[in-house]
Amino acid sequence: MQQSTQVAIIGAGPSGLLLGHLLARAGIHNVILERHSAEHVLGRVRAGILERTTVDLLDQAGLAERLHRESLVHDGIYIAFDGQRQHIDLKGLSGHAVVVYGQTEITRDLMSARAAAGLVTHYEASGVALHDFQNGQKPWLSYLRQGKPQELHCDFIAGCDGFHGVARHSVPPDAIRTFERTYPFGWLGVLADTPPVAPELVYAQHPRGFALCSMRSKTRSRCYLQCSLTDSVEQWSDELFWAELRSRLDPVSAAALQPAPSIEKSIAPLRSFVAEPMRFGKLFLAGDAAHIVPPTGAKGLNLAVSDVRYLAEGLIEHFRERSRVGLDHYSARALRRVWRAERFSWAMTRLLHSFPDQGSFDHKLQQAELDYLFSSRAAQTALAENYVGLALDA
Ligand code: RFL
Ligand code: PHB
Repeated sequence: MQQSTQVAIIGAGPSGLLLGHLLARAGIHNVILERHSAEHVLGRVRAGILERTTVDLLDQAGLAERLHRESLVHDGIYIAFDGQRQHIDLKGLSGHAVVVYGQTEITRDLMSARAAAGLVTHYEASGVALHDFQNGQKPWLSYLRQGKPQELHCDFIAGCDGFHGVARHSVPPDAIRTFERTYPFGWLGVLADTPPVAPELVYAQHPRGFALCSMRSKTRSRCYLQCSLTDSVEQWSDELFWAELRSRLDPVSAAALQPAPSIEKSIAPLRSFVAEPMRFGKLFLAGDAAHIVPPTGAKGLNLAVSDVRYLAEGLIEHFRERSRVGLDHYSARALRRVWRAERFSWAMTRLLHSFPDQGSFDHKLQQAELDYLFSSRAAQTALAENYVGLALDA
C-alpha cells in the first residue's frame, strides 16, 4: 500500500510524538512509524527530571495539564559525599526549579493527545528503510505492516528513532562524523513503591560507586547504583540492591531508606555520543538518534525536546513561508545546545562515579572538586545553572 504525508516520523518515543504534535498543531500532516507496540513503548522506565524549558514547551503545546496536577516541583538537589549531604539550592542560585514527572507519563500524555486528534501512528512497523533523502528527489520510506510491504512518501523524514534506530545508520559514512566516549560502568535502576529518602533527589559519591535516589511520586522511588558492565539483573536481588544502596548513602539518607519489592529493575550502559551534522538533505535527526548523554545530568529527554522545538520551528517556517532559514540552521542550533549538555553530563559523571582505572591522583582531584563544590557558592551556581537547563537560543 502507498501513502503520503508531509513529514514522515520514525519512532514514537518522546521526540517523535512531540514533533508530530507540534507539526499537527500548525496544520502539517505527519505519520509516525514505530517498531514496537504502544504498550512496549510505555513500559520503558526512563527519565524523571524535566527542565523548565521542557515544561514551558509542553505548556505552550497544551500538553501539560496532567503534568501540573501530578508532577513534583523540586527547588534543589542533594549531593552526598564523605558522610555529608549538601543541599544545592537550584532555585535560589539559578532562579529556576526542576520538575519530577516520568518519561512514561509524558509519553502517555503525548499518545492520548495524538489519538484525540486522530493522527496516524503505525505501531509494529518493521524493516523501516529510508530512500532518496539526499539526492534532491522526494524521499520515501518502505516498511512492513503485518507482513505486508508498505510505502510512505513525504517531503521530509524525521529520524526520531533513538540511538539504535535506522535513520542515522542510513546516512553514508562519509557524510557523518561521530564523537563517542563509553564509560566502564552502567546504572542498575530499581522502581519501587517506597517513599523517597529525602524530599529532593540525592546524588551520592562513594568509594563503592555512585548512587542516586530519585522518585516518581511521594510514595514511589526510582533508585540507581553504579554497577559493573558485566553485571546482570538476576545477580541483583532486591535485598542486595537496597543493602548496597544504603551502604553508599550518607547516614541521614540511609536511615530514611525503606526497602520494598522492586516493580522494575534494569541495567543501562553509560555513553556520551554525538553525530554531526543532524541534517542530511531531507532527513533530520532529533533526540537520542543524534546524541546520547550519560544520565547523571538528567539531560537526555530535555535535549530531545529542545531539538524537536528547533526542528518544528524550521519545518513550520518552511511549510508556511517557503523559507529555508530555520531548516538550514537546525543542525548548528541544536548541536550548540547538545555540546553544552554533553559537557555538563560528562562533568557530573566524572565528579560522582568511581572509575576503575582511576589512579590515586585522579581520586584526590575528585575529592578536591567535591570539597570545592560543597564550600563555594560560585561552583554551586554553575552546577545549578546547568542542571535546571540553559536557556534556549532565540
Ligand atoms: P527513544 O525514547 O529511544 O525513542 C525512540 C523510538 O524509536 C523507536 N525505533 C524505531 N521505530 C521504527 N523503526 C526503527 N528502525 C526504530 N528504531 C527505534 C523505538 O522503539 C523508540 O520507541 O528516543 P527519543 O524519543 O529521542 O527520547 C530520548 C529519551 O528517551 C532519552 O534521552 C531519556 O530517556 C534519557 N534519560 C533522561 N533524560 C532526561 O532528560 N532526564 C532524566 O532524568 C533521564 N534519566 C534517561 C534517564 C535514560 C536512561 N536510560 C535507560 C538510558 C535515566 C535512564 C536510566
Ligand atoms: C530518574 O528519576 O530516573 C533520574 C533522575 C535524575 C537523573 C537520572 C535519572 O540524573
